[in-house]
Amino acid sequence: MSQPQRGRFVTFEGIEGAGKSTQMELLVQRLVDAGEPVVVTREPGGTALGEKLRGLLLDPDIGQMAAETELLLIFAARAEHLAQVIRPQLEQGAWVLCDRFTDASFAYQGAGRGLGSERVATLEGWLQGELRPDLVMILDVPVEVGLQRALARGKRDRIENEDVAFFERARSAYLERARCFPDRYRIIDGAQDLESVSTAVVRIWDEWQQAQGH
Ligand code: T5A
Repeated sequence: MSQPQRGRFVTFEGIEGAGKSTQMELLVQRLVDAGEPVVVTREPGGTALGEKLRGLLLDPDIGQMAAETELLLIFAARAEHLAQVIRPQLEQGAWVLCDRFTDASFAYQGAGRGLGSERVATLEGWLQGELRPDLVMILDVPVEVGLQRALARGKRDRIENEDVAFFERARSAYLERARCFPDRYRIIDGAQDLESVSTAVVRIWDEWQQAQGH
């Protein structure tokens, strides 16, 4: 019996309130409508253990945590996610759509916390080997726009308590990564109204799929 073709791994990135979850749902619907096998997941999280670690990472009552602890907890959740969900589903031929992945560690821990990209890259290489997202959609918004949207929901989580400069560093790191890997990354202006952002996402998606021969 022949092995199924490896599935595709697509991630959505951006700072808080950029509109990732909203736009991901839209693409999930397109894939479901087309009858494609699709797995929707998120980081930190995506497994029972990962969701517990997410709870700790975002709990405002925990307050300060060493940046190294934060990075290692995120990669612990990611190791579980890779083992239980991402790799097996890709091997089965599914589309795996993930709300944040390792680019968020480069942006938030590498740049935001100042740990530097080398440490993140070391963990990435150890845990992921060659595995990288096939497509990274970066929803880019000015920090004040993203925070305003995110904070309109009420209570802040532990990371949303960071200052504007932290999110500026994270945003710059995302944009820099997109510049370094233009074949796999796409930047979308997330500050537009919802419909315009959706139109841009769908256009990028259709072009990317065509280029992939779908
Ligand atoms: N983290 C994660 C790390 O530090 N390192 C890592 O390696 C990883 C993986 C996750 C936290 O963990 C950190 C980063 C995060 O701080 P989270 O709750 O998942 O926590 O945080 P976010 O992913 O940022 O979730 P948000 O919900 O804040 O952002 P989204 O998903 O980008 O935004 P979305 O779609 O939920 O929209 C937010 C609000 O804005 C509105 C929506 O209706 C919603 O109310 N909205 C718009 N309004 C106007 N115009 C538009 N175009 C809009 N698009 C959305």
